[in-house]
Amino acid sequence: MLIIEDSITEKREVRVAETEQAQASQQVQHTNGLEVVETREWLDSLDYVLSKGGAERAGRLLQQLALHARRAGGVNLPFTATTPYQNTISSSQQPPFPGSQEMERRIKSLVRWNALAMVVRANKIQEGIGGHISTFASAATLYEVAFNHFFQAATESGDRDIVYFQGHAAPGIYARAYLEGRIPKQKLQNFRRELNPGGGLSSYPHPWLMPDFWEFPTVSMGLGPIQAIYHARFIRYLENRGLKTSTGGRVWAFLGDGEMDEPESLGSITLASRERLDNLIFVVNCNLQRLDGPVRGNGKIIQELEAIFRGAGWNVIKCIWGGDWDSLIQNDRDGLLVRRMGEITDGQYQKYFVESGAYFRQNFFGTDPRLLKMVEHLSDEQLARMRLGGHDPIKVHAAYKAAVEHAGAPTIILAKTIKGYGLGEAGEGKNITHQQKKLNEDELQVFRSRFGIPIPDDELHEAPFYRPADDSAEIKYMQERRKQLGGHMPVRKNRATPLKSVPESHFEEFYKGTEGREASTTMVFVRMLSKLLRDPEIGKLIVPIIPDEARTFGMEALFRQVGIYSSVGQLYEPVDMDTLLYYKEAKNGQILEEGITEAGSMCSFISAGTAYSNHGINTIPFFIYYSMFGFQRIGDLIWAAADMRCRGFLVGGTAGRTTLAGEGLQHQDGHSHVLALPVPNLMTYDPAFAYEIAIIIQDGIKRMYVDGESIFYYLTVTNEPLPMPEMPSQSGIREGILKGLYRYRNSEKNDAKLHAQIFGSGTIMYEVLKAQEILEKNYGVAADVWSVTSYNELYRDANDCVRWNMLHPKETPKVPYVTQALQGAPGPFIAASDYMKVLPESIAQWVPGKLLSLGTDGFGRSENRASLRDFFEVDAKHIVLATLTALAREKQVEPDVLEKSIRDLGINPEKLNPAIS
Ligand SMILES: Cc1ncc(C[n+]2csc(CCOP(=O)(O)OP(=O)(O)O)c2C)c(N)n1
Ligand SMILES: [Mg+2]
Repeated sequence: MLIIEDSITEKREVRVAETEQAQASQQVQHTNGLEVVETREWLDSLDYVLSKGGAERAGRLLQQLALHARRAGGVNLPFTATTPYQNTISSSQQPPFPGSQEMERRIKSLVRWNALAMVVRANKIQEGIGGHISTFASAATLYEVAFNHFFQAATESGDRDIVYFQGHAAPGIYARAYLEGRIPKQKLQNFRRELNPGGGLSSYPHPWLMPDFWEFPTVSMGLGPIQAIYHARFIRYLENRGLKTSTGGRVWAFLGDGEMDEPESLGSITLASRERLDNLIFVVNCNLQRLDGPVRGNGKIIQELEAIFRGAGWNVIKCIWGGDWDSLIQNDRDGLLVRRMGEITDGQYQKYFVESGAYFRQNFFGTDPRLLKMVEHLSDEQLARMRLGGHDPIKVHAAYKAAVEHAGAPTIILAKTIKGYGLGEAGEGKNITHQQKKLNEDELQVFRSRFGIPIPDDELHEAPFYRPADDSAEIKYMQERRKQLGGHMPVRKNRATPLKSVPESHFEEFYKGTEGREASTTMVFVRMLSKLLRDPEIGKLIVPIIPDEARTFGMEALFRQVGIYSSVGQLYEPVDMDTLLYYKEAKNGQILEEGITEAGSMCSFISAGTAYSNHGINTIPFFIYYSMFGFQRIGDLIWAAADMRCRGFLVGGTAGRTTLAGEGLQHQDGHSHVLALPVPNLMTYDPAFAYEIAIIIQDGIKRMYVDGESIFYYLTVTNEPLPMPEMPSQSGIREGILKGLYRYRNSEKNDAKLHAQIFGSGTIMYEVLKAQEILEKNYGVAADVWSVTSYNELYRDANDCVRWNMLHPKETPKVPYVTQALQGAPGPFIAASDYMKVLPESIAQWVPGKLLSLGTDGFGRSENRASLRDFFEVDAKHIVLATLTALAREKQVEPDVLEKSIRDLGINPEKLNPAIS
């Protein structure tokens, strides 16, 4: 075996199959003649050490041998990232199975049947409604062993396991819940028909739609694995900070092998090993197929993933061969079989899944008479039924047990299975299996008989659900197992008690403004955050999250104030130790300084923002990042956060296309508010002043953590230092800020004939105020200025009214807030923002007059703010021109005046159009 291992692991690349083939032929040459005898002697000696001293002793000896060989003879064993194509846990190491295999097989068959029936029925009733059969069919054993023996819904310490179910396996999870009596048959019948009377079941895990059941939306592939990693780390963060006292729960993520190609799946795996997250277990269902065909037809996905994860420091457990292979492997003294296993590509393995035993014998074993001899006692039928590791409960149990017992590193289990297992001709192992949703009667019959479901032939055409009575042995067994493990899963609920109130006093300072001193809204935000962090009640619940931009946002004071979280504390003397604001890492540090990963930071945000549900802890995340790298980069994670009813504040820093000077096209964000609009439960704000931010954050904490609303926030803050004004004293201002618009400053020109209303947001508000002055002084226009804190909120409210009015034609129509607020305001309306024109335009139809919008459509430029605002036509002079233009459209201003104003304002009418240049 030793020689075989050395030979097989001599790989310099991850192109596993090719390399193994080459090495295998080398091996054959070397094992000729004298070498055979010599090798045999060494192997016998090693066997002796193994039997006397055990695996650990043998391992040490091999290491010593390797060291000796290098020193004495310059033998350099090449780096090896993979082990042979074998189970990591040998049959002699595997523990006894703790349950009734026969009973569990029967239960699993029932789950299989109902999962299949759910999809087949749904498509019979509604052609084309879709659903997946083959994913769960291949993963059934992986789930059932976990449900019966591992998934802890509650541990003795009060903790629980967190499980990320593979999205496409949802029918299997529903089927089990049906057998457990948790989902009525009617809902099963309405799988993928959520709007049918009585309600149905979501296609995939969606907490928004099934808030008592699903916890994690995993169906956008790649989001499950990265979230699982950060969740496992967040649990450690909670423990190390003393917020979570119960321990011992694990995070399980069930993943597809095709899914592992998503960059998010692999991108953060070193965090898990670096943080020694032995509370994390990945289970990859290696059915060798994805949607269109094989994952690695010409390679071996298991070997490739092994190399990647071993290289990253994970504990890798391969579960490839089922018990049927045990005796063959044990008798494979010369390693011929394992070598052959290593030679075959996944595409070819897939071929064996669909071919006869005779083909398997001839093609796989037939290359060597010695191999053929190994299986001569097996019939073709038996050969065809040789089970794979992922379908063998004993092997799967052994892998899970080893995973939960492993200390010091996360574990990945690579379980080999067949896609569409049990479907036979209907799709088992075939390339089309992922799309298979319909089975004809014959195919249903085969499946029914294979899994022994007591449904008579004449009822099969309906694909009826089947649930034995509550007191049947099967149902009693499965319920008892779940009872032992603390209850059913998945169950989603709110596990936290709401906060009592939001501390008002921290916000008051911001109502007063800065008395002429300049401050950016980012500085205001950071000051507010630092005050909240000091609060005796909620301070400890705040989770500041930053992807390596703390200095950009002027947050370094927080390093010292609350520390940067590190699971090991600070093992070095920081280079800036002698300064006040040194880089302080601490085990109980509060800041999650994530490094340059917006995706990872977002996962921390989600973990913290859903801890009220997952862990009963009201952590309040504030994730501040370059606004440009938010929605357009990690929009799908934000969508998932929304689905999960995540709470907290996303803060887009350095926001605005013309406010971030110098940085240019890739950094200047003039559209994140547009990209935020689709997220239904996201409150978005583009505040201009300190007091606006104070009111928004205060109200946000109240709505999310006191009132328990399933909303979260996006607010943009900017880095332009400006004097922050005092909050005007008129009534209704708080409501206006939160609803999205309020009158900020009336024109003082009482005798004016010309009137206009100008909307400003963010830092462009200051350009609007300058324009107000110019209009008054130079053009005799009295313009009132409105602060629009949220076009999105105004848009939503107005749409809601329109819809209601349409459905209630006889009742007094509702008037949108924006229309009410602006009613009677004289003159045309002009909007200027640092975002695309479409944002103000979205409310145009509800503005009681004509609206002319200025915005920043187009690619940014490296420039200073003044030039950028000139270029994008959102500075004071363009606002003046727009106002005059709007008045001219209403025939209140002569065209000549317009032309003159263009000259006087110094605007070049032939300048490039920023939207397309
Ligand atoms: C981000 C994303 N891209 C594409 C899809 C569509 N899709 C659904 S399942 C699937 C194949 C999944 O293959 P694999 O991960 O191997 O899972 P299996 O069903 O084989 O267990 C694809 C491409 C998706 N759900 N998410
Ligand atoms: Mg797959």
